[in-house]
Amino acid sequence: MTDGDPVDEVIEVIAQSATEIRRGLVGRREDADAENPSGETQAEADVYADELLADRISSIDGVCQYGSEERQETIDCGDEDGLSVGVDPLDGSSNLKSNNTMGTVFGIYDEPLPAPGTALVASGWILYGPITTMACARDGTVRKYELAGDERSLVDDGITLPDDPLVYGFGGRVPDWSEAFEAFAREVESDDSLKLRYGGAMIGDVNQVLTYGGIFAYPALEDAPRGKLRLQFEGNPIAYLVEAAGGSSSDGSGSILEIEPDDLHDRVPVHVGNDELIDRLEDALE
Ligand code: AFP
Repeated sequence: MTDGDPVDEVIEVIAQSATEIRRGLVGRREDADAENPSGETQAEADVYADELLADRISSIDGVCQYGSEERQETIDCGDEDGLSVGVDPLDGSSNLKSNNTMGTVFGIYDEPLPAPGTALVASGWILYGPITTMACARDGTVRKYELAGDERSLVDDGITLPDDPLVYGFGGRVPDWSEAFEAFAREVESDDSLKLRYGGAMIGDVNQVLTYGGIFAYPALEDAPRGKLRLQFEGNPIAYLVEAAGGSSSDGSGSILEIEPDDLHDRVPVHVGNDELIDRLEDALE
């Protein structure tokens, strides 16, 4: 139940939609005949999840704007001083054919999009794993829920990153990494307290870091200096949640949340995880 608070309403609508999104994946595993604004081929499920969330979120009282990785422009849907919701409707949709982890990522901003992460009032993700779960950050607290049908059960009301990091996962192709990032990656790989966990869907990989401690990165690449992930729909929401859980985020030089965006679909190098690993990364990229 929500008490009429629009932030709670958005979170509840996304949680309620998760079951339908998951059910709707069946039969929508092929590519749609379209590309998203970042030039990536859309899966039928990308379009389905986006249309379902756009319809429901844009009709919430107190929401004035819906933006998505899958659509060029935002939907203006209410009075000017409402909330702006940025969504990656189906993160990791290329994992659909291989039946691997995917997620839905959201950021709830109190400024019009594109907005800096400092304008976030809540963020989170749905993880379509063996169990459908939701992680949600608000007012400095990260909570985890299990979702089944219309039920949302609180399973952890204060998640913090474990002090001793255990996993790492780095995206992009090694030949495309900068020399500085590759040197950092080799240092991490040689640390026998850490082990590789990379599944190709940021949400699954970041959720491993939230659960076990460690670092996830999709770094700047030689031919893509701003990396692959989108600031509004992936970088900011992930950074907000990991920082609320006591970790750190960085675009390579400072917190992702401080970046002033130019465009709705700006990309950002994403590095999130335990403080000391992010500190070591920033030292390496100096
Ligand atoms: P898709 O949604 O196209 O599968 O991309 C997923 C993603 O944006 C992010 O979730 C992953 O971390 C990253 O791309 C994987 O990219 P690579 O395929 O280049 O490893």
